[in-house]
Amino acid sequence: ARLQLDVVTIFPEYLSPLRESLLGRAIADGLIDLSVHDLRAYAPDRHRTVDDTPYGGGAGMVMKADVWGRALDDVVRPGPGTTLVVPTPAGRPFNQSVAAELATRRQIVFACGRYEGIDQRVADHAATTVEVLELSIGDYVLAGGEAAVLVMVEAIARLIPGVLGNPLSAVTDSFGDASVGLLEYPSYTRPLSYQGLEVPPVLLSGHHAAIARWRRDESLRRTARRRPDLIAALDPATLDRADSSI
Ligand code: 6GU
Repeated sequence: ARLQLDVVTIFPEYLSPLRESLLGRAIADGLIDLSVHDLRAYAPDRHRTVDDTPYGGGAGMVMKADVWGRALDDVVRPGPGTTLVVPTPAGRPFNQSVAAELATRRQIVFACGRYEGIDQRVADHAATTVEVLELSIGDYVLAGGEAAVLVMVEAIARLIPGVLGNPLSAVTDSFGDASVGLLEYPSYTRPLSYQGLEVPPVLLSGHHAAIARWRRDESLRRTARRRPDLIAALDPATLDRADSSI
C-alpha cells in the first residue's frame, strides 16, 4: 500500500529537491512513488499555452481548465483513496492534522497553479470523482504552488511508517500528538559550556520526573511567549496541576 505522489506543474525542475534526503530514501526504499508531470505536455497548441485572461477583467492570467482537465484525466486515479491538493493562498490552512490525514491516502495529486490561479471549474469538476483540498501553507503569498508542495510533501512523508529513522520523533515534536498543542522545549548536547553559556543543570541531574517537569514548563513558557493563540486553544483537560504556575 505505497503512497503515490504526483505533482503537475509548469516547472518540473522546481520539484527536484523531493528526490533528496528523507524523501529520496523513502522513494529508493519503495515506501513512496513520486512522479512529476509537465503541465505544458497537455497543451494542444504550438505555443503550449496554459493560461488566458480572466473573465470579468483584472490583473494577471488564469490557468486554463481544458489543459488542467487533460492533465488530471491522465494522472488522477478516481476513487476514495485519492486526494487532489490545490495549493493556494486562498485555501484552508495546511497543518499537522491535515498532514496526518493525507499520510493515510493511496494517491495525492498536487496541482501547482501559477499566475492568478487555476480556473475554479478544475477543482469543482475533480471533486465529482475524488476528494479535493484547496490548501494554504500560511498567511503570505507565494508566486506559485511549487514551494508549498515541497513543504507539504515533507510534512506528510515523515509521518509514513518507515520513512523516519526513529518513528517516535514524529510524535514528540511541536504539533505532534505527544505534546498536544505546545511548542517543543529547547534541546542541548555537549559541550557542557559553550561561549560561557551552560546547559540547564536539571538536565544533568538524572532525575527523570524533574527533567520531564522542566521540559513541560519550558514548552508552556515558550508557547505563551511565541504563540499565545495556541495557549488560548489548549484543551484544559491536557493541563496538569503544576502547569498553572507558568
Ligand atoms: Cl499553498 N500557494 C501559494 N501560491 N501561495 C501561498 C500558499 C500556497 N500558501 C501560502 N501562500
